[in-house]
Amino acid sequence: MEEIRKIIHIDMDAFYASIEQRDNKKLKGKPVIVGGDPHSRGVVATCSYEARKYGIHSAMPSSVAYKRCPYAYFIWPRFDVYKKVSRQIRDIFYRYTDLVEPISLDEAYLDVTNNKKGIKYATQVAKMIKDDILRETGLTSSAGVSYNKFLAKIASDYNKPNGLKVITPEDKQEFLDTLPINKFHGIGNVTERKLRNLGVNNGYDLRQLSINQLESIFKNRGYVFYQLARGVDDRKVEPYRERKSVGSETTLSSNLDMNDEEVLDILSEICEDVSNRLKHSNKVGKTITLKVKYDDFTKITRSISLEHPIYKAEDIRTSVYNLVKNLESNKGKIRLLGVTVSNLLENEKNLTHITIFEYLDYIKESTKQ
Ligand code: DCP
Ligand code: MG
Repeated sequence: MEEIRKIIHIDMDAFYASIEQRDNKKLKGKPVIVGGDPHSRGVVATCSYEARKYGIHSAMPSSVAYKRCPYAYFIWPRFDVYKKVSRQIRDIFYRYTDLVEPISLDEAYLDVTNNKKGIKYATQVAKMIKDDILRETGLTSSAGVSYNKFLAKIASDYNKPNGLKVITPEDKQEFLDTLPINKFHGIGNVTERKLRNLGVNNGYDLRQLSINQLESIFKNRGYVFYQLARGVDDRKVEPYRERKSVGSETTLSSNLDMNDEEVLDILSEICEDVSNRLKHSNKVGKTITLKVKYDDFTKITRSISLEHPIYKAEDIRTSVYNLVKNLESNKGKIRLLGVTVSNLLENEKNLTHITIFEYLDYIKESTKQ
């Protein structure tokens, strides 16, 4: 039999808002809303638990939040501080295990089955991590402990804030049977409505549907729901590995000479692609590498290192064209071209003067893996 895994899901409480309350005494115990301006088109990023009593929540227009609680403190986000805290909590996780899968700045899965401290009980590990976080950052978090990701995540949400909930294989079924249908992983508004129309309101109801019924309604997802209702989720904790380079390459449809004009056009497109990938992962890089494969299968690479990091297509192209100029042109026909940008750094934008739209883009980028 396969070993039962020990998975922890950690999620910080009212993350941005708690940091603002921590750093400004006047905000303690008060409704605090972090996000855009209530008098323009701002959006709530998050709010303190005091503000949640007024029905305020993430992604709500700040103007609506203002109507619900005009006395709330509206605070513009300080991403640099949130990122710093995020790194601090990640470093705490790594003391216990390298199997850490960050989901966003304030949330991660940990596989502590074979943890670095040799602690037998995952609940004890979760307690220690919560204590470390509180001691070192002054912030509370909630932890869910179980034998898979789905149940660990549900558990961390169970008694927020400052919660710790364990779901064992013995008590999973009772827990799942009473769980409202919208709390199941992957069940959004549309699916919830469909299920409720079928009279399926909780995990028990879901478990009464056969695999055939589920698959005829939800296709492939039907099988997933069937499994989740029974507490089965085999997804692994996938540790995040820092990207070392971003690149793109193209095998040519017909072999070309280095002097052919088409070569520059193809390289230009590749640079565009690399630039988009860099933007996507919010990175900039200092080293640009050109790769050329010839029809005799020999390969050469040429690199250039810049003083300042770049990410724009036109800047990458300038470097690549310079590398092309210095290539010996008589090496034969080309069959593949590639461009890589390495020596990567975070693209630290100036976040103090951004619009709410840029801010929302930034959030999307910075929480993406
Ligand atoms: N966030 C955001 N926009 C959203 C959702 C979240 O900017 N639509 C940001 C602000 C949150 C952070 O991400 O502080 C973490 O998101 P969570 O969903 O974990 O929310 P909180 O940590 O704020 O509250 P909770 O205690 O419910 O986890
Ligand atoms: Mg959170």
